[in-house]
Amino acid sequence: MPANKQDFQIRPLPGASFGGIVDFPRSGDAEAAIAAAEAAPDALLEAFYAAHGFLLLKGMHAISAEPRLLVRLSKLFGPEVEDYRHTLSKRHDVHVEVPEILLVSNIPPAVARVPARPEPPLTAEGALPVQFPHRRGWHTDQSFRRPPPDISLFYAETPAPKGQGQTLYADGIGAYEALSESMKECIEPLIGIHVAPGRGRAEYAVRAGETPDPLKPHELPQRQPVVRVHPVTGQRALYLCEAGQMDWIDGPFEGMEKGVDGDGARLLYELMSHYTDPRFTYAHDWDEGDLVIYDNRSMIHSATWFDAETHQRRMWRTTIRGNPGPLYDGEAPSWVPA
Ligand SMILES: O=C(O)CCC(=O)C(=O)O
Ligand SMILES: [Fe+2]
Repeated sequence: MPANKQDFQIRPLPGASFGGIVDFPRSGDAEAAIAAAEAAPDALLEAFYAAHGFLLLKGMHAISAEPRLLVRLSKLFGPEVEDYRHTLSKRHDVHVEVPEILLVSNIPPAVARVPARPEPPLTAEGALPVQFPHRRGWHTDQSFRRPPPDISLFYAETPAPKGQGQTLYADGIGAYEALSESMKECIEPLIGIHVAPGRGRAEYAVRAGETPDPLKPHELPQRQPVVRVHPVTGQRALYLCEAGQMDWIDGPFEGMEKGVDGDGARLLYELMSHYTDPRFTYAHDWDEGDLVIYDNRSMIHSATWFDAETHQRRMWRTTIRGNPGPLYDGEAPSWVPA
């Protein structure tokens, strides 16, 4: 087969203003799909960026028996696929054979981290809530690191039953473009302060009056631009998290009133509610074998509730880094202990 022959087709993601579905000629054959992607990587990346950094591949079940296929595909999206053995992840959250795979699972020994059900569970129209603050948990992966990562691949090895454990995605490029000119000007120079969850600096911890953990140098909050310029496309996108991954003691924004009830909080929540407007969001209801590829530089996502008492759910994630943009040129990884 000649190199660069594009054997796959891309169609728009139904029910979303962004995103694409990749159809391969031999549907259900993950090995053939990955070989087709490897034969025309530029076309795949072009489609990915044209879709604002979101692709869905269905029928990739063979990855479950051959997890290295996921790493093979991940390598098309950037040079460095994170090895979770070296980044302080808990052992039971890492795939035993393939350390580039993080397990997001409630299957023992993993400990379930299931988000609360939104209250009320449905919108007035009977739909799954997506918009902040009705829906919580929106974040972009590892924004508490500098340089932050580029892209994640998320694979449904054992999804929750349909209608539960969906993953929500929001398009930061579309949301940025729809802002008023005055808001764009206001946030252009703004810096957000991000921190890993569970350090006593998240909104709920601060509200509960928890004493924040003393932080080691590799755990310190990190500054990130609110408006991120994409290193590949040059497009601007909102780069924000909400309650769990911003620093609610020194932030959420540099140079604005701090804390959970300050001007910074009000601006963040106004932006987050806009970012997650249904116009810019997509809810993915997983089938086994689905694979989603999403760009953390221009998109946020959120896990949703499922009945973890009754059902098992195990998802596999790889994370790619190495092209955060010139802002981060020459920086040593902030999260690696000295
Ligand atoms: O479980 C999910 O649906 C999303 C989990 C998540 O945010 C992640 O793995 O980055
Ligand atoms: Fe995530």
